[in-house]
Amino acid sequence: MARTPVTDVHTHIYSEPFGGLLLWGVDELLTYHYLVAEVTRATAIPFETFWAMNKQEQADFIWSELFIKRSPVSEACRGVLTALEMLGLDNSSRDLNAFRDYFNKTSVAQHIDTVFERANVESVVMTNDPFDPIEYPIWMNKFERDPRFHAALRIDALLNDWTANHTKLIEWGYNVESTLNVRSMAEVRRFLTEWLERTSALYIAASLPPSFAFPEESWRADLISECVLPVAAEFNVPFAMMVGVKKNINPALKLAGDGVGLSDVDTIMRLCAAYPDNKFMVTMLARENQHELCVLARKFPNLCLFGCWWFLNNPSLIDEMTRMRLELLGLSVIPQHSDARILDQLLYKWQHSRALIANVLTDKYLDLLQTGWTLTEEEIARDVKLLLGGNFWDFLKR
Ligand code: RAT
Ligand code: ZN
Repeated sequence: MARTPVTDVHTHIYSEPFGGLLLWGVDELLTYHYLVAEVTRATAIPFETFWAMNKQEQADFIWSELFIKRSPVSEACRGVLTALEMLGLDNSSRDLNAFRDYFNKTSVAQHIDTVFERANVESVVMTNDPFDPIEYPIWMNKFERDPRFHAALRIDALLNDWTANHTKLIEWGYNVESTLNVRSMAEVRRFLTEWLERTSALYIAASLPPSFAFPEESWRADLISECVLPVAAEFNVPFAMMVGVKKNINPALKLAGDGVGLSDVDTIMRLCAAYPDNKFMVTMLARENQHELCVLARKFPNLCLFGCWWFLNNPSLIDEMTRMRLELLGLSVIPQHSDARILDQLLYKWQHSRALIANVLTDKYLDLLQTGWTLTEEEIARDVKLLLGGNFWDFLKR
């Protein structure tokens, strides 16, 4: 498991030409939005007071409150320490400024190499959103691609708020109108086509609310059936749906303010059944959706489950989900993605997940050995390779 390189199918990290979009270093690790939520509830600091601090002050505050005044037992806190430890830093010093010195002495290019090597990550898939005002001009101006960073075309803005965002398409020269008429839909297809070509995206993705339904009378459903799925089929790329996020339930928390809700697995069933020529990658945010989703994946080879997403990316839940998936689906699943927002998180997210997946696999292999079945090291290496990347690449090739 440790020796096998990973393809990380969903992250929020970027290659060097994306400049400030690539976050790295200890202050970024400490101000990860998962930790922002934890520190505001631990201290009841007014949200405005927290946001009025600069990044380093926020990091100092989180370090002091969540690591020094209380033991850092949460998964997000522990992750910071695993990452620092994997970079050779001495956590027992508790010396935040010494950690800062380490990052100040390295360059971003060097640090990308160090992290990819120590995390044993071969490549990652970014989250590429044309509607992001920083990202848009980077793609329009062309840059040198780093083969370790693949693209994914993220279209939340299009699917979840057509009314607000169609004006961007107009600005970019697409002949759309506020209503989704025949001409608008043809232009959205042209937009998707051009961006798939521009980015060489491996899949089209969107995060969706618990209320996500299909079919339904909505612009989102029309956009999916008339634009996203035909273009995805033409390019033979999956449509990745990340379902179950309640956006902004506490807007004062900004990025940390999203919640989770139970979603409708039958929506995924209807899509898989109605569009056999499309491939779907799906992850759901609610623990309570996981069993039904696993059973659904048994029925539809065009459905590939991936990752333990966000609030599920915790040891007890990864263990539970990975066991259930292996028991119901065998090895035909992408058990994990990192969702790393900060480069250094590749270190801890994969270290923690690898150990958990290895435990589950070990138990499964022991069960097999009990029957008199034999296993070779080569067979185990083959299986691990499938889980850590092979299944993803095979699904793309289908
Ligand atoms: O896990 C996260 O960091 C979330 O904020 C989201 O980015 C989520 O993973 C997403 O891709 O929407
Ligand atoms: Zn994400």
